[in-house]
Amino acid sequence: MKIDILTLFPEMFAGPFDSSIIKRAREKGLLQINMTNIRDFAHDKHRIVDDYPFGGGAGMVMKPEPIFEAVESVKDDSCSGRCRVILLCPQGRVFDHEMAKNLAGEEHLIMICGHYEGIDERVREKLVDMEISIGDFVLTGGEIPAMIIVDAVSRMIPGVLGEEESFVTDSFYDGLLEYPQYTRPREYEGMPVPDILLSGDHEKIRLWRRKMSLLRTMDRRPQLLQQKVLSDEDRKLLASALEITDNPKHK
Ligand code: 4H7
Repeated sequence: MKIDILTLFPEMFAGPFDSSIIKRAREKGLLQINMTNIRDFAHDKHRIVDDYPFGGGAGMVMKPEPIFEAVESVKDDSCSGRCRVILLCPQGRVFDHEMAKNLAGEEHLIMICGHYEGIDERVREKLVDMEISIGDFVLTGGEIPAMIIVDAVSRMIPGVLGEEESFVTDSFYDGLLEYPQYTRPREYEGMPVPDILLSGDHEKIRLWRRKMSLLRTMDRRPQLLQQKVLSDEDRKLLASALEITDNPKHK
């Protein structure tokens, strides 16, 4: 997958994109990430990319011309078919696992990172295919949201994660939260590891983990559990954990 990031602060991306799994994916050629400085498309000798808002008010607005030209410069043949221009902003659709899965199927993403008080509305109207927010809070720029989306999307591209770390076993992949995990030591500061995990009985362990996922989701994110279609096994596990019968006749 190819990802173009348009930003006034390309240096912000150095750490996250040059470390860990994203670094490896880039080295393997699974991910081509390119940063373009919007300021390179300014029209004047002072390289100005913002201006006062029409109608007055505080702050500056990003001018349309440099953004339009920056997008044009990164569009190539692959854009004729599948290329998505994304704006990271609080007004966008709130990002989730499902959107990450969909974006992972795209060939070319172009992400526009706004800064200052916002961007000229004509960028939204004419250039942007999709507006995405990473949550209901205000940030100084779209750069960190872009990093978050690149991270979440990249790990769903086949080959980016190793066999051991497949995204198919992610909790959100099947709509539940993760079960508790333990490693050595067997006891730490008086806190033991649950006996069942040391039993060697793989089926019992699987059921315990599933039950913990279900209980944890019910406790912390009841909405997630409501949306989920539970298997017979899931319903039995929940029922026994809650000490209620799963048989409708015995309600
Ligand atoms: C584009 C348009 C994303 C980028 C407007 C971006 C939160 C998120 C930004 C803005 C972002 C998110 C302009 C919105 C100034 C805030 C005070 C950069 N903030 N700004 N406003 N939740 N800010 O995904």
